[in-house]
Amino acid sequence: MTDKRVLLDEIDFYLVTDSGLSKKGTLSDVEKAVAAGCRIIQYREKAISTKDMILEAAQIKTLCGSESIFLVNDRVDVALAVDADGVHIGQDDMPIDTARELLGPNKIIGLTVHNIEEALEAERMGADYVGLSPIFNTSTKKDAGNGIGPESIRVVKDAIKIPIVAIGGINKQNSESVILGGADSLVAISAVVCSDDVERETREFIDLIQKIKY
Ligand code: 3NM
Repeated sequence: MTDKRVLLDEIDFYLVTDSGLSKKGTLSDVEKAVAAGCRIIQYREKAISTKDMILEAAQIKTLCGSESIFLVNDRVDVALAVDADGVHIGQDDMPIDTARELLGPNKIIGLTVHNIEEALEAERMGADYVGLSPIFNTSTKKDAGNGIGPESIRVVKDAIKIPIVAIGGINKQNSESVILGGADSLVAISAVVCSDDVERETREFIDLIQKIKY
């Protein structure tokens, strides 16, 4: 597989799947988002067996093709099983150095961080990007805690070189504050997968982010 880490510098809108919130299902959401130009997909699935997860992950990998980065949330074993492009892990998941040992040097590892200390440590440990969270309050992740606000992004941006993906409570109305705040990319789960038209929503997010950035 090609090393897709080079694509990380170009990402705008980042889709994280959520089968519990999705109107049309994870595979449909991924297909529509990729068709709309989304270049990074994270498969986040907590509710099914490992066997079914591997089957679904293999299908998502095919949908992502060579154009879009395909990451698996938490599950390094599932990422390895389907030869995904990498993983996204949280502070309480497998340590980065262990994940790196298992995945090898060419895979992408993203880490969720909540503050500058965690971001610096993530970079030091070899993360390829950080997911800074939660920017706003969100009901999608019950234990996410209170939003840190888009004004908190800049201090992290100025401290690290790896890209920052912002997550938590983001929608089209508040995206500008997130990108101008210093995020390289953003995730919006409910604002996209709860929609009847994931392709249109994704395209609108991408257009909006590009307009703000460039
Ligand atoms: N992680 P929405 S918040 C998956 O704070 C996830 O780590 C978070 O969904 C964290 O865009 C979150 O619907 C959910 O708010 C984000």
